[in-house]
Amino acid sequence: GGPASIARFRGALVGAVLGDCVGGEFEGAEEVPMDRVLQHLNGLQDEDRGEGILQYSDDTAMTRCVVQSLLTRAGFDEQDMAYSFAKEYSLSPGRGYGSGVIQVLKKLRVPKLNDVFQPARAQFNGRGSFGNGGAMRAAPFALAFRDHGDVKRYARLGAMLTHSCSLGYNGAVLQALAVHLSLQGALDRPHKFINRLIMEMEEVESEEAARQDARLLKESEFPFCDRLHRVKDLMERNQVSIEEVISELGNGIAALHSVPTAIFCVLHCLEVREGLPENYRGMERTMAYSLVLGGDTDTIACMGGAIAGAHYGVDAVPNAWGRCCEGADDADRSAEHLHKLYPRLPPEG
Ligand code: F2R
Ligand code: MG
Ligand code: MG
Repeated sequence: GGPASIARFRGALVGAVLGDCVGGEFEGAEEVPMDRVLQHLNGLQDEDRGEGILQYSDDTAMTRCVVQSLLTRAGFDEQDMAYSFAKEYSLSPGRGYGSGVIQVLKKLRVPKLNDVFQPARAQFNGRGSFGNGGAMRAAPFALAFRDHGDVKRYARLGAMLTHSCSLGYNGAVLQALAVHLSLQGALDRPHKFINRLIMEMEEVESEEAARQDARLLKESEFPFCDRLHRVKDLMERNQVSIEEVISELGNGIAALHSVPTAIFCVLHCLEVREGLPENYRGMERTMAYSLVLGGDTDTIACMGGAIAGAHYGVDAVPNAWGRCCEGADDADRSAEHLHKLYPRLPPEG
């Protein structure tokens, strides 16, 4: 489909659920051999799989809250979104949430809390979380706002409900921007795509809070820009090993060690790659490659799945894979609702 087509919207949300569900199998694994990944993915084609459907985790649970809040409030409403996260957690606490964020979700359960950003600010002795929990649920912001300034603004605020460290919420900004650009067809020119992300993040990371957090955590001055430059260097190489990707970009639970990695997965898998099945198309390659990196596989595949889905569109998701994933149908319907809302918002200016 063309820029911001319904197929791209559906691809973004279904791709995110798919990544979360298929990636859950390997979350936390240090080494994931490709044959195990392929066995897992090929098993999804099996008509009479004994294992039933793959359950979604916190990544999708929180993304669903973001979508529902944006739709019912017709925009960003921090009180509503915060309460929705808290309610979802209290109804279904066993979805594999991060151990820190649970404290925030319990505090947010109080209806009409005066300052819904306060519990997040109290995390980790006032330093705030730098986990990827804000980024993993950021895709819907790109589907709800057309203007890239709004995408950045609301992805940041949505993440700050649980992640007050700039290395957490700026990961959400980067992820939402990547989905936004992909929706517009920007992945047709991969180098332009990565340069645009670097340019945007230079502005984002110039803020004083970001500079201060980077200093405090002994990161480079512009941590996300630095990682995106590494993505660019890796893109220019003919051969890149899994070990090099992990050592350059990371595969961990911190937003800094997973959002640029997810972006690299998508970029790397735009082309046929040695070691990935020849019959796999871009979407399937992105999924397989995200899993073989190990570490935070559900979240890296979820974020990569959203960016890739916005590029390839929903038709690139194998039907059998979608059928195996809890919440894929709901994501598809939600994407249609968000798409209906999208043209009514002011155009990019
Ligand atoms: N939590 C997991 N996976 C492991 C546990 C699953 C469990 N085995 C199960 O089966 O139930 N996955 C999910 O968590 C990630 C998103 O986490 P989020 O929302 O960012 O949580 P949190 O707690 O804020 O941060 C995660 C951890 O990062 C470290 N951390 C963050 N900020 C820190 C700081 N300022 N100082 C020190 N450490 C900090 C802590 O270890 C946090 O617990 C996704 O992967 C999702 O899938
Ligand atoms: Mg998870
Ligand atoms: Mg995870």
